[in-house]
Amino acid sequence: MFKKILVANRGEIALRVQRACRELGVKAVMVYSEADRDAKYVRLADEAVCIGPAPSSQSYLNMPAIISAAEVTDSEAIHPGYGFLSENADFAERVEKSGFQFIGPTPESIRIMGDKVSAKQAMIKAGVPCVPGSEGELPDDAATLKRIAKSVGYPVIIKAAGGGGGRGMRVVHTEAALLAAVQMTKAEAGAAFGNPAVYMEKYLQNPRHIEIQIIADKHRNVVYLGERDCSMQRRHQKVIEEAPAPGIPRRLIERIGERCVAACKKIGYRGAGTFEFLYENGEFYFIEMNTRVQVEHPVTEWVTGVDIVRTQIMVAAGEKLPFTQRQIQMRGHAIECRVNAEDPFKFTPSPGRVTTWHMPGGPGVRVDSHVYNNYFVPPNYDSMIGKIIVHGDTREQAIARMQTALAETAIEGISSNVPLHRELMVDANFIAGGTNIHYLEKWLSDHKR
Ligand code: MV4
Repeated sequence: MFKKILVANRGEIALRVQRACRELGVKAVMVYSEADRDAKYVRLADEAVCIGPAPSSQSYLNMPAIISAAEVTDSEAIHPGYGFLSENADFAERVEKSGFQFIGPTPESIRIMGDKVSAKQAMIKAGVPCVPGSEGELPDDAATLKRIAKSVGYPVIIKAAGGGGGRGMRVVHTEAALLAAVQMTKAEAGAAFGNPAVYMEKYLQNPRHIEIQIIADKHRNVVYLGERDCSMQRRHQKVIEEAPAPGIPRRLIERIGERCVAACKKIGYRGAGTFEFLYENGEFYFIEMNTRVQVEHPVTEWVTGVDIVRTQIMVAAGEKLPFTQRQIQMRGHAIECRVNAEDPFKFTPSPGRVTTWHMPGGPGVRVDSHVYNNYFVPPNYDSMIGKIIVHGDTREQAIARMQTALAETAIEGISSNVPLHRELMVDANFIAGGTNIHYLEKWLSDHKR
Protein backbone atom coordinates (compact mmCIF):
# COMPACT_ATOMS: atom_id res chain seq x y z
CA MET A 1 0.00 0.00 0.00
CA PHE A 2 1.07 3.59 -0.59
CA LYS A 3 2.47 5.57 2.34
CA LYS A 4 1.22 8.91 1.05
CA ILE A 5 -1.35 10.06 -1.50
CA LEU A 6 -1.87 13.55 -2.87
CA VAL A 7 -5.52 14.52 -3.41
CA ALA A 8 -5.77 16.74 -6.49
CA ASN A 9 -9.25 18.07 -5.83
CA ARG A 10 -11.33 20.12 -3.41
CA GLY A 11 -14.55 20.10 -1.42
CA GLU A 12 -16.55 17.03 -0.51
CA ILE A 13 -14.64 14.61 -2.78
CA ALA A 14 -11.28 15.75 -1.38
CA LEU A 15 -12.64 14.99 2.09
CA ARG A 16 -14.06 11.66 0.88
CA VAL A 17 -10.64 10.59 -0.45
CA GLN A 18 -8.94 11.84 2.71
CA ARG A 19 -11.26 9.64 4.79
CA ALA A 20 -10.46 6.60 2.64
CA CYS A 21 -6.74 7.30 3.10
CA ARG A 22 -7.14 7.53 6.89
CA GLU A 23 -8.92 4.18 6.96
CA LEU A 24 -6.13 2.58 4.93
CA GLY A 25 -3.42 4.09 7.15
CA VAL A 26 -2.20 6.21 4.23
CA LYS A 27 -1.12 9.83 4.73
CA ALA A 28 -3.21 12.31 2.71
CA VAL A 29 -1.76 15.47 1.21
CA MET A 30 -4.33 18.10 0.28
CA VAL A 31 -3.68 20.71 -2.35
CA TYR A 32 -5.72 23.89 -2.07
CA SER A 33 -6.29 27.18 -3.80
CA GLU A 34 -6.23 30.49 -1.95
CA ALA A 35 -10.05 30.34 -1.85
CA ASP A 36 -9.94 27.02 0.05
CA ARG A 37 -7.10 27.90 2.44
CA ASP A 38 -9.30 27.90 5.58
CA ALA A 39 -11.41 24.84 4.78
CA LYS A 40 -11.46 22.29 7.61
CA TYR A 41 -10.55 19.34 5.42
CA VAL A 42 -7.38 21.25 4.48
CA ARG A 43 -6.57 21.87 8.16
CA LEU A 44 -7.34 18.23 8.95
CA ALA A 45 -4.88 16.91 6.34
CA ASP A 46 -1.56 15.37 7.24
CA GLU A 47 -0.01 17.96 4.92
CA ALA A 48 -1.39 20.72 2.73
CA VAL A 49 0.15 22.62 -0.17
CA CYS A 50 -1.19 25.82 -1.74
CA ILE A 51 -1.18 25.41 -5.53
CA GLY A 52 -2.34 28.86 -6.61
CA PRO A 53 -5.03 31.53 -6.59
CA ALA A 54 -8.78 30.88 -6.59
CA PRO A 55 -9.46 30.43 -10.34
CA SER A 56 -9.36 26.70 -11.22
CA SER A 57 -7.20 27.42 -14.25
CA GLN A 58 -4.44 28.57 -11.89
CA SER A 59 -4.93 25.96 -9.15
CA TYR A 60 -6.93 22.71 -9.53
CA LEU A 61 -6.19 22.63 -13.28
CA ASN A 62 -2.56 23.68 -12.85
CA MET A 63 -0.68 20.46 -13.70
CA PRO A 64 2.89 21.65 -12.95
CA ALA A 65 1.80 23.04 -9.57
CA ILE A 66 0.10 19.76 -8.63
CA ILE A 67 2.99 17.59 -9.75
CA SER A 68 5.45 19.86 -7.88
CA ALA A 69 3.29 19.50 -4.77
CA ALA A 70 3.54 15.71 -5.11
CA GLU A 71 7.32 16.02 -5.45
CA VAL A 72 7.90 18.29 -2.45
CA THR A 73 5.67 16.14 -0.21
CA ASP A 74 7.19 12.86 -1.42
CA SER A 75 3.75 11.50 -2.33
CA GLU A 76 3.55 8.20 -4.16
CA ALA A 77 0.18 8.51 -5.88
CA ILE A 78 -2.30 11.16 -7.00
CA HIS A 79 -6.08 10.81 -6.66
CA PRO A 80 -7.82 13.18 -9.09
CA GLY A 81 -11.40 12.93 -7.70
CA TYR A 82 -14.02 13.99 -10.26
CA GLY A 83 -14.09 17.03 -12.54
CA PHE A 84 -10.91 19.15 -12.89
CA LEU A 85 -8.07 16.91 -14.20
CA SER A 86 -9.75 13.57 -13.47
CA GLU A 87 -10.38 12.67 -17.12
CA ASN A 88 -7.41 14.47 -18.63
CA ALA A 89 -5.22 11.85 -20.34
CA ASP A 90 -2.29 14.28 -20.61
CA PHE A 91 -2.39 14.84 -16.86
CA ALA A 92 -2.48 11.10 -16.14
CA GLU A 93 0.49 10.70 -18.48
CA ARG A 94 2.47 13.52 -16.84
CA VAL A 95 1.72 12.08 -13.40
CA GLU A 96 3.10 8.69 -14.41
CA LYS A 97 6.11 10.15 -16.31
CA SER A 98 6.97 12.04 -13.12
CA GLY A 99 7.07 8.74 -11.26
CA PHE A 100 3.73 8.84 -9.43
CA GLN A 101 0.84 6.39 -9.62
CA PHE A 102 -2.28 7.96 -11.13
CA ILE A 103 -5.27 6.61 -9.21
CA GLY A 104 -7.40 5.83 -12.24
CA PRO A 105 -7.17 4.09 -15.58
CA THR A 106 -4.21 4.27 -17.96
CA PRO A 107 -3.77 7.46 -20.03
CA GLU A 108 -4.59 5.33 -23.08
CA SER A 109 -7.98 4.27 -21.67
CA ILE A 110 -8.79 7.85 -20.69
CA ARG A 111 -7.89 9.02 -24.20
CA ILE A 112 -10.04 6.38 -25.93
CA MET A 113 -13.08 7.23 -23.77
CA GLY A 114 -12.48 10.99 -24.06
CA ASP A 115 -13.05 10.73 -27.81
CA LYS A 116 -16.68 9.62 -28.04
CA VAL A 117 -16.18 8.22 -31.56
CA SER A 118 -13.30 5.96 -30.50
CA ALA A 119 -15.16 5.05 -27.28
CA LYS A 120 -18.17 3.91 -29.25
CA GLN A 121 -16.06 1.98 -31.75
CA ALA A 122 -14.29 0.21 -28.88
CA MET A 123 -17.64 -0.68 -27.31
CA ILE A 124 -19.16 -1.96 -30.55
CA LYS A 125 -16.07 -4.15 -31.01
CA ALA A 126 -16.38 -5.38 -27.42
CA GLY A 127 -20.04 -6.34 -27.81
CA VAL A 128 -21.65 -3.51 -25.81
CA PRO A 129 -24.96 -2.43 -27.42
CA CYS A 130 -24.80 1.16 -28.72
CA VAL A 131 -27.32 3.63 -30.13
CA PRO A 132 -27.69 2.96 -33.89
CA GLY A 133 -25.90 5.63 -35.93
CA SER A 134 -22.99 6.52 -38.19
CA GLU A 135 -20.00 4.21 -38.27
CA GLY A 136 -17.59 6.71 -36.77
CA GLU A 137 -16.95 10.28 -37.83
CA LEU A 138 -19.33 11.93 -40.30
CA PRO A 139 -18.05 12.92 -43.74
CA ASP A 140 -18.65 16.41 -45.22
CA ASP A 141 -20.34 15.20 -48.36
CA ALA A 142 -24.03 16.20 -48.34
CA ALA A 143 -25.36 13.20 -50.26
CA THR A 144 -23.58 10.74 -47.96
CA LEU A 145 -24.83 12.57 -44.85
CA LYS A 146 -28.40 12.41 -46.11
CA ARG A 147 -28.04 8.74 -46.92
CA ILE A 148 -26.69 7.96 -43.40
CA ALA A 149 -29.46 9.97 -41.72
CA LYS A 150 -32.11 8.28 -43.83
CA SER A 151 -30.86 4.83 -42.92
CA VAL A 152 -30.60 5.75 -39.20
CA GLY A 153 -34.06 7.33 -39.36
CA TYR A 154 -35.15 10.78 -38.16
CA PRO A 155 -34.96 12.27 -35.63
CA VAL A 156 -31.18 11.98 -35.40
CA ILE A 157 -28.71 13.64 -33.05
CA ILE A 158 -25.36 15.09 -34.12
CA LYS A 159 -22.73 14.84 -31.38
CA ALA A 160 -19.18 16.14 -31.13
CA ALA A 161 -16.48 13.47 -30.70
CA GLY A 162 -14.77 15.77 -28.21
CA GLY A 163 -17.98 16.54 -26.33
CA GLY A 164 -19.80 14.48 -23.74
CA GLY A 165 -21.91 15.24 -20.74
CA GLY A 166 -24.34 17.09 -22.97
CA ARG A 167 -21.88 19.51 -24.58
CA GLY A 168 -21.82 19.81 -28.38
CA MET A 169 -25.02 18.08 -29.48
CA ARG A 170 -27.86 19.00 -31.83
CA VAL A 171 -31.12 17.16 -32.60
CA VAL A 172 -32.23 17.09 -36.25
CA HIS A 173 -35.83 16.28 -37.18
CA THR A 174 -35.80 16.68 -40.97
CA GLU A 175 -33.49 16.28 -43.94
CA ALA A 176 -33.96 20.00 -44.69
CA ALA A 177 -32.23 20.86 -41.40
CA LEU A 178 -29.46 18.25 -41.62
CA LEU A 179 -26.62 20.00 -43.42
CA ALA A 180 -26.75 23.22 -41.43
CA ALA A 181 -26.93 21.26 -38.16
CA VAL A 182 -23.86 19.20 -39.03
CA GLN A 183 -21.92 22.30 -40.09
CA MET A 184 -22.88 24.25 -36.96
CA THR A 185 -22.03 21.38 -34.63
CA LYS A 186 -18.67 20.90 -36.38
CA ALA A 187 -17.82 24.58 -36.10
CA GLU A 188 -18.79 24.69 -32.42
CA ALA A 189 -16.91 21.47 -31.71
CA GLY A 190 -13.76 22.78 -33.38
CA ALA A 191 -13.90 25.94 -31.30
CA ALA A 192 -14.86 24.29 -28.00
CA PHE A 193 -12.86 21.04 -28.09
CA GLY A 194 -10.20 21.67 -30.74
CA ASN A 195 -11.69 18.74 -32.66
CA PRO A 196 -14.39 19.32 -35.29
CA ALA A 197 -15.22 15.60 -35.66
CA VAL A 198 -18.92 14.79 -35.20
CA TYR A 199 -20.96 11.59 -35.35
CA MET A 200 -24.64 10.74 -35.71
CA GLU A 201 -27.05 8.67 -33.66
CA LYS A 202 -30.73 7.90 -33.73
CA TYR A 203 -32.30 10.39 -31.30
CA LEU A 204 -34.08 8.52 -28.49
CA GLN A 205 -37.03 10.63 -27.43
CA ASN A 206 -37.83 9.52 -23.90
CA PRO A 207 -35.03 7.43 -22.44
CA ARG A 208 -33.87 6.98 -18.87
CA HIS A 209 -30.21 7.50 -17.95
CA ILE A 210 -28.94 4.27 -16.41
CA GLU A 211 -25.28 3.73 -15.65
CA ILE A 212 -23.27 0.67 -14.69
CA GLN A 213 -20.44 1.01 -12.17
CA ILE A 214 -17.42 -1.22 -12.71
CA ILE A 215 -14.13 -1.64 -10.92
CA ALA A 216 -11.05 -3.44 -12.27
CA ASP A 217 -7.68 -4.36 -10.80
CA LYS A 218 -4.32 -4.75 -12.58
CA HIS A 219 -4.73 -8.54 -12.70
CA ARG A 220 -7.60 -8.64 -15.22
CA ASN A 221 -10.27 -9.02 -12.53
CA VAL A 222 -13.32 -6.89 -13.29
CA VAL A 223 -16.56 -6.66 -11.32
CA TYR A 224 -19.72 -4.65 -11.99
CA LEU A 225 -21.38 -3.05 -8.99
CA GLY A 226 -24.90 -2.83 -10.34
CA GLU A 227 -26.56 0.22 -11.80
CA ARG A 228 -27.65 3.72 -10.90
CA ASP A 229 -30.62 5.63 -12.25
CA CYS A 230 -29.55 9.23 -12.89
CA SER A 231 -32.52 10.36 -14.96
CA MET A 232 -33.50 13.17 -12.57
CA GLN A 233 -31.39 15.96 -14.05
CA ARG A 234 -31.58 19.55 -15.22
CA ARG A 235 -29.37 20.89 -18.00
CA HIS A 236 -27.16 17.79 -17.79
CA GLN A 237 -26.61 18.32 -14.07
CA LYS A 238 -27.83 15.37 -12.05
CA VAL A 239 -30.03 16.31 -9.12
CA ILE A 240 -31.15 12.95 -7.63
CA GLU A 241 -29.58 9.53 -8.19
CA GLU A 242 -30.65 6.13 -6.95
CA ALA A 243 -29.74 2.45 -6.93
CA PRO A 244 -31.12 0.08 -8.02
CA ALA A 245 -33.05 1.54 -11.00
CA PRO A 246 -36.80 1.19 -10.32
CA GLY A 247 -38.62 -1.30 -12.50
CA ILE A 248 -35.74 -2.67 -14.56
CA PRO A 249 -35.65 -6.48 -14.42
CA ARG A 250 -32.56 -7.87 -12.67
CA ARG A 251 -31.77 -10.19 -15.56
CA LEU A 252 -31.44 -7.19 -17.91
CA ILE A 253 -29.03 -5.48 -15.51
CA GLU A 254 -27.03 -8.69 -15.18
CA ARG A 255 -26.85 -9.10 -18.93
CA ILE A 256 -25.62 -5.54 -19.53
CA GLY A 257 -23.30 -5.69 -16.50
CA GLU A 258 -21.64 -8.79 -17.91
CA ARG A 259 -21.17 -7.01 -21.25
CA CYS A 260 -19.47 -4.11 -19.45
CA VAL A 261 -17.15 -6.49 -17.61
CA ALA A 262 -16.25 -8.28 -20.86
CA ALA A 263 -15.53 -4.92 -22.52
CA CYS A 264 -13.24 -3.87 -19.66
CA LYS A 265 -11.33 -7.12 -19.97
CA LYS A 266 -11.03 -6.67 -23.70
CA ILE A 267 -9.60 -3.13 -23.48
CA GLY A 268 -7.46 -3.81 -20.39
CA TYR A 269 -9.36 -1.30 -18.28
CA ARG A 270 -8.26 -0.74 -14.70
CA GLY A 271 -9.66 1.33 -11.86
CA ALA A 272 -13.22 2.55 -11.34
CA GLY A 273 -15.36 3.38 -14.35
CA THR A 274 -18.94 4.00 -15.36
CA PHE A 275 -20.74 2.93 -18.53
CA GLU A 276 -23.51 5.39 -19.33
CA PHE A 277 -26.56 4.02 -21.12
CA LEU A 278 -29.83 5.34 -22.38
CA TYR A 279 -32.61 2.90 -21.54
CA GLU A 280 -35.78 2.88 -23.60
CA ASN A 281 -38.40 0.18 -24.26
CA GLY A 282 -36.46 -2.44 -22.34
CA GLU A 283 -33.20 -1.91 -24.25
CA PHE A 284 -29.83 -0.45 -23.19
CA TYR A 285 -27.83 1.78 -25.54
CA PHE A 286 -24.27 2.77 -24.59
CA ILE A 287 -23.52 6.49 -24.98
CA GLU A 288 -20.33 7.29 -23.04
CA MET A 289 -17.89 5.92 -20.48
CA ASN A 290 -16.63 7.94 -17.52
CA THR A 291 -13.14 7.03 -16.39
CA ARG A 292 -13.33 8.58 -12.89
CA VAL A 293 -15.09 8.10 -9.58
CA GLN A 294 -18.47 9.83 -9.86
CA VAL A 295 -20.33 12.20 -7.57
CA GLU A 296 -23.09 9.61 -7.07
CA HIS A 297 -20.79 6.70 -6.10
CA PRO A 298 -22.27 6.56 -2.54
CA VAL A 299 -25.58 5.04 -3.66
CA THR A 300 -23.67 2.13 -5.18
CA GLU A 301 -21.47 1.86 -2.09
CA TRP A 302 -24.55 1.54 0.06
CA VAL A 303 -26.44 -1.09 -1.92
CA THR A 304 -23.35 -3.22 -2.60
CA GLY A 305 -21.36 -2.65 0.61
CA VAL A 306 -18.25 -1.90 -1.47
CA ASP A 307 -16.15 1.15 -0.57
CA ILE A 308 -15.40 2.37 -4.09
CA VAL A 309 -12.80 4.99 -3.17
CA ARG A 310 -10.92 2.57 -0.92
CA THR A 311 -11.00 -0.04 -3.69
CA GLN A 312 -9.74 2.50 -6.25
CA ILE A 313 -6.71 3.10 -4.03
CA MET A 314 -6.12 -0.61 -3.42
CA VAL A 315 -6.19 -1.54 -7.10
CA ALA A 316 -3.97 1.42 -8.01
CA ALA A 317 -1.45 0.04 -5.50
CA GLY A 318 -1.54 -3.25 -7.39
CA GLU A 319 -3.70 -5.22 -4.98
CA LYS A 320 -6.28 -7.68 -6.26
CA LEU A 321 -9.98 -6.88 -5.98
CA PRO A 322 -11.00 -8.09 -2.51
CA PHE A 323 -14.30 -9.54 -3.82
CA THR A 324 -15.59 -11.55 -6.77
CA GLN A 325 -18.71 -10.93 -8.85
CA ARG A 326 -20.58 -13.66 -6.99
CA GLN A 327 -19.98 -11.88 -3.68
CA ILE A 328 -21.69 -8.71 -4.92
CA GLN A 329 -25.34 -8.66 -3.90
CA MET A 330 -27.57 -5.62 -4.16
CA ARG A 331 -29.25 -4.99 -0.81
CA GLY A 332 -32.08 -2.51 -0.28
CA HIS A 333 -32.35 0.86 -1.98
CA ALA A 334 -30.27 4.06 -1.84
CA ILE A 335 -31.09 7.61 -2.93
CA GLU A 336 -28.81 10.65 -3.16
CA CYS A 337 -29.88 14.29 -3.20
CA ARG A 338 -27.19 16.69 -4.35
CA VAL A 339 -27.11 19.81 -2.20
CA ASN A 340 -26.26 22.89 -4.24
CA ALA A 341 -25.61 26.45 -3.15
CA GLU A 342 -28.17 27.97 -5.51
CA ASP A 343 -31.65 29.39 -5.67
CA PRO A 344 -33.91 26.30 -5.48
CA PHE A 345 -36.17 27.34 -8.37
CA LYS A 346 -34.20 29.97 -10.33
CA PHE A 347 -30.88 28.10 -10.08
CA THR A 348 -28.74 31.22 -9.76
CA PRO A 349 -25.57 30.38 -7.78
CA SER A 350 -25.60 31.42 -4.12
CA PRO A 351 -22.05 31.54 -2.78
CA GLY A 352 -21.29 33.14 0.58
CA ARG A 353 -21.14 32.41 4.27
CA VAL A 354 -23.15 29.48 5.63
CA THR A 355 -24.37 30.73 9.01
CA THR A 356 -26.25 27.53 9.87
CA TRP A 357 -25.30 24.06 8.63
CA HIS A 358 -27.42 21.48 10.38
CA MET A 359 -27.30 18.04 8.80
CA PRO A 360 -29.67 15.09 9.29
CA GLY A 361 -28.82 11.79 10.90
CA GLY A 362 -30.35 8.60 12.20
CA PRO A 363 -30.59 5.13 10.70
CA GLY A 364 -29.81 4.91 7.00
CA VAL A 365 -28.59 8.50 6.56
CA ARG A 366 -25.16 9.55 5.25
CA VAL A 367 -23.99 13.08 4.53
CA ASP A 368 -20.90 13.66 2.39
CA SER A 369 -19.90 17.29 2.70
CA HIS A 370 -16.93 19.47 3.63
CA VAL A 371 -19.22 22.27 4.86
CA TYR A 372 -19.71 23.38 8.50
CA ASN A 373 -21.12 26.33 10.44
CA ASN A 374 -19.53 29.58 9.24
CA TYR A 375 -17.98 27.96 6.14
CA PHE A 376 -17.65 30.35 3.20
CA VAL A 377 -18.79 28.89 -0.15
CA PRO A 378 -16.36 30.38 -2.68
CA PRO A 379 -17.88 31.75 -5.89
CA ASN A 380 -15.17 30.19 -8.04
CA TYR A 381 -16.30 26.58 -8.27
CA ASP A 382 -19.25 24.26 -8.87
CA SER A 383 -22.31 24.96 -6.71
CA MET A 384 -22.50 21.43 -5.26
CA ILE A 385 -21.59 21.65 -1.57
CA GLY A 386 -22.64 18.23 -0.35
CA LYS A 387 -24.81 15.17 -0.75
CA ILE A 388 -27.45 13.62 1.43
CA ILE A 389 -27.65 9.87 0.89
CA VAL A 390 -30.19 7.51 2.44
CA HIS A 391 -30.65 3.76 2.43
CA GLY A 392 -33.68 1.61 3.22
CA ASP A 393 -34.71 -2.01 2.88
CA THR A 394 -37.14 -0.89 0.17
CA ARG A 395 -37.43 2.14 -2.10
CA GLU A 396 -40.45 3.28 -0.05
CA GLN A 397 -38.38 3.23 3.13
CA ALA A 398 -35.53 5.07 1.42
CA ILE A 399 -37.93 7.79 0.24
CA ALA A 400 -39.42 8.08 3.75
CA ARG A 401 -35.94 8.41 5.22
CA MET A 402 -35.01 11.08 2.65
CA GLN A 403 -38.19 13.02 3.43
CA THR A 404 -37.26 12.98 7.13
CA ALA A 405 -33.62 13.82 6.42
CA LEU A 406 -34.59 16.81 4.27
CA ALA A 407 -37.03 18.00 6.96
CA GLU A 408 -34.21 17.94 9.53
CA THR A 409 -31.76 19.76 7.24
CA ALA A 410 -31.22 23.46 7.98
CA ILE A 411 -28.97 25.63 5.83
CA GLU A 412 -28.90 29.39 6.47
CA GLY A 413 -26.89 32.31 5.14
CA ILE A 414 -26.98 31.07 1.55
CA SER A 415 -29.75 29.64 -0.63
CA SER A 416 -29.75 25.90 -1.25
CA ASN A 417 -31.79 23.53 -3.39
CA VAL A 418 -33.05 21.62 -0.33
CA PRO A 419 -36.57 23.10 -0.80
CA LEU A 420 -36.63 21.66 -4.34
CA HIS A 421 -35.62 18.24 -3.02
CA ARG A 422 -38.38 18.38 -0.39
CA GLU A 423 -40.95 18.87 -3.16
CA LEU A 424 -39.52 16.20 -5.44
CA MET A 425 -39.46 13.62 -2.63
CA VAL A 426 -43.27 13.89 -2.33
CA ASP A 427 -43.95 14.07 -6.07
CA ALA A 428 -46.28 11.26 -7.14
CA ASN A 429 -44.32 10.47 -10.30
CA PHE A 430 -40.98 10.35 -8.50
CA ILE A 431 -42.56 8.10 -5.87
CA ALA A 432 -43.94 5.84 -8.62
CA GLY A 433 -40.38 5.58 -10.01
CA GLY A 434 -38.90 5.29 -13.47
CA THR A 435 -39.26 8.89 -14.71
CA ASN A 436 -37.24 9.76 -17.83
CA ILE A 437 -34.47 12.32 -18.49
CA HIS A 438 -36.95 15.08 -19.38
CA TYR A 439 -39.11 14.72 -16.28
CA LEU A 440 -37.44 17.29 -14.02
CA GLU A 441 -37.31 20.03 -16.66
CA LYS A 442 -41.00 19.48 -17.46
CA TRP A 443 -41.84 19.45 -13.75
CA LEU A 444 -40.00 22.74 -13.30
CA SER A 445 -41.82 24.41 -16.17
CA ASP A 446 -45.15 23.16 -14.71
CA HIS A 447 -44.20 24.44 -11.23
CA LYS A 448 -42.96 27.93 -12.19
CA ARG A 449 -42.71 30.49 -9.41
C1 MV4 B 1 -28.70 11.19 -26.45
C2 MV4 B 1 -30.06 11.46 -26.19
C3 MV4 B 1 -30.99 10.88 -27.03
N1 MV4 B 1 -30.59 10.10 -28.06
N2 MV4 B 1 -28.36 10.41 -27.48
C4 MV4 B 1 -26.91 14.10 -23.15
C5 MV4 B 1 -25.69 13.96 -22.35
C6 MV4 B 1 -24.81 13.07 -23.11
N3 MV4 B 1 -24.14 12.18 -22.19
C7 MV4 B 1 -25.70 12.33 -24.04
N4 MV4 B 1 -26.98 12.96 -23.96
C8 MV4 B 1 -28.02 12.50 -24.65
N5 MV4 B 1 -27.73 11.69 -25.69
C9 MV4 B 1 -29.29 9.87 -28.25
N6 MV4 B 1 -28.93 9.10 -29.28
C10 MV4 B 1 -30.38 12.27 -25.12
C11 MV4 B 1 -29.37 12.81 -24.35
C12 MV4 B 1 -29.77 13.61 -23.24
C13 MV4 B 1 -29.57 13.18 -21.93
C14 MV4 B 1 -28.90 12.00 -21.63
C15 MV4 B 1 -28.70 11.59 -20.33
C16 MV4 B 1 -29.16 12.37 -19.29
C17 MV4 B 1 -29.81 13.54 -19.55
C18 MV4 B 1 -30.02 13.96 -20.86
C19 MV4 B 1 -30.69 15.14 -21.11
C20 MV4 B 1 -30.89 15.56 -22.39
C21 MV4 B 1 -30.42 14.79 -23.46
